[in-house]
Amino acid sequence: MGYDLYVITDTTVGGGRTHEEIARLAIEGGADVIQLRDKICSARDLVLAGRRIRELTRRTGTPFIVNDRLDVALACGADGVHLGQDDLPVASARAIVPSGFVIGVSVGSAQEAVQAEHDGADYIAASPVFSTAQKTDAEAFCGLEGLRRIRVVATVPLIAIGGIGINNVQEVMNAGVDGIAVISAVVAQPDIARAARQLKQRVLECKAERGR
Ligand code: TZP
Ligand code: MG
Repeated sequence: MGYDLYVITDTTVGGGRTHEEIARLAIEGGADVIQLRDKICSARDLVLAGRRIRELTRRTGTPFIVNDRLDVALACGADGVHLGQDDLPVASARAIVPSGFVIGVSVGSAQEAVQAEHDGADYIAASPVFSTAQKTDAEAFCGLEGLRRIRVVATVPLIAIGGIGINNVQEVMNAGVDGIAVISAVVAQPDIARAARQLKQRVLECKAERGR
């Protein structure tokens, strides 16, 4: 599973586009992973949106992750779930998911990264790297320094999330991450496919420059 460009379908900044539409355009632009994230809609609507994205991502072969809700992820046949520090504990999730099911975990420090891996995380997301309007419950951001500290201890794929876009992707990639996860830099843009394509290209260029 590649993590170069991980796009999160948040409809609050999507200019009226649905989760499915955002996912379709992001994949067209080269997104490697799609995450369904909706902090407002009901579990029922989340499952409906998830099933549509599942159909779409099955056709394109794109890994599909659901944010927060393991029940919804399982109900719509997603490939995995993404858990934060206040969500279901990773070890509890690992105990009840089928084999091969992907569990991603947000971490804000090296200590949380070590714990998440120990508990069974398949990938970790350093979160948030920069301050961002899309994550208002975060107490602090880890910055590039914190990201580098997490890089030192991480052995599973590490992605960076929070306030990342075309203007700062290089410094983030230079911290050694495997990829970036974004909302605004792709979803809030008028041309989602184009924004994803440009960002993905920069990620790949940065990887080539640093020698992967
Ligand atoms: N988790 C940590 S930061 C964040 C999430 C979901 C929001 C990322 O949004 P943006 O617009 O890419 O900063
Ligand atoms: Mg969460």
